[in-house]
Amino acid sequence: MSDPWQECMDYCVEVTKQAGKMIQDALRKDISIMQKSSPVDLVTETDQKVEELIISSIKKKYPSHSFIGEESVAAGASSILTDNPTWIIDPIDGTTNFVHRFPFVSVSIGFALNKQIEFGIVYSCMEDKMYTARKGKGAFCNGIPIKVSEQQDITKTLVLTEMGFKKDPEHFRIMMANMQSILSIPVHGIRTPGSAAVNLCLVACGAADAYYHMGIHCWDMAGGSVIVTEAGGVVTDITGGPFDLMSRRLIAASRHGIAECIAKKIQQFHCGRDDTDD
Ligand code: LIP
Repeated sequence: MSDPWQECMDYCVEVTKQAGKMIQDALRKDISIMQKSSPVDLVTETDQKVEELIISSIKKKYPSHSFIGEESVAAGASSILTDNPTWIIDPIDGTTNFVHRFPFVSVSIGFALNKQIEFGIVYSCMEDKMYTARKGKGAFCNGIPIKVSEQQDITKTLVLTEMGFKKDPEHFRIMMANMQSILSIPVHGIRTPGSAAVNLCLVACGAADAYYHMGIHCWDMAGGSVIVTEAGGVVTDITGGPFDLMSRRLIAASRHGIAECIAKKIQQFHCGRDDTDD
């Protein structure tokens, strides 16, 4: 019997390869940079062209499906997640990295059915790594199965986070205090690679043990979250409670114990939701 969602996933991999090729070509040319919400919230013509390519290719084949894309939302489209099959797209996750040619730049696509992610694809373009996962079917990098790390001792972990562009003094103070509090556990180190989707894949393949972030968006998390869980890891809210894709915050970890330790060390700040104006 044919499996319609597997067909969607296979098609998504093909479209993601085309998107990745567009980004790789753009990296060899001059990049013209524009600002979004602030001087450190960047967008390029390539972000917009890649999103157009992805959405138009998928719409042609699946006209009744819904889309939430970073650049479409920036241009005023809705980011309400419904029960309809929905493609959640970040055309370039790590735009600042792209602008600087810092090597973690990805295309991230998550496909949701009844508001649950069914599959995720993250293509790390400069590393040429295609991460894929479908619910219940495992996680892969370039077709090879991946697994989270087996580390159980928080003091031997490598933790990822990002500093984002919320630079108001209170958020900045909490972000720095959180890093200090995690480093003082102690852990082996903290890294901020600059692409949320790549960070999730680094946890999924065991190169890092955990990742926490407040202030990202559903398109940064959708593709990578299922890659982590299918690789044997956990994705939770920043409090350690259930993960909510629209909540703009998460902890991803190789195991519950590690996620719980991090949740206990983190102070929260208000980052709103993707599905309200709050
Ligand atoms: C980026 C994230 C990154 C975070 C940036 C931004 P974009 O997404 O992946 O981890 O630090 O603030 O949200 O905007 O490049 O798609």
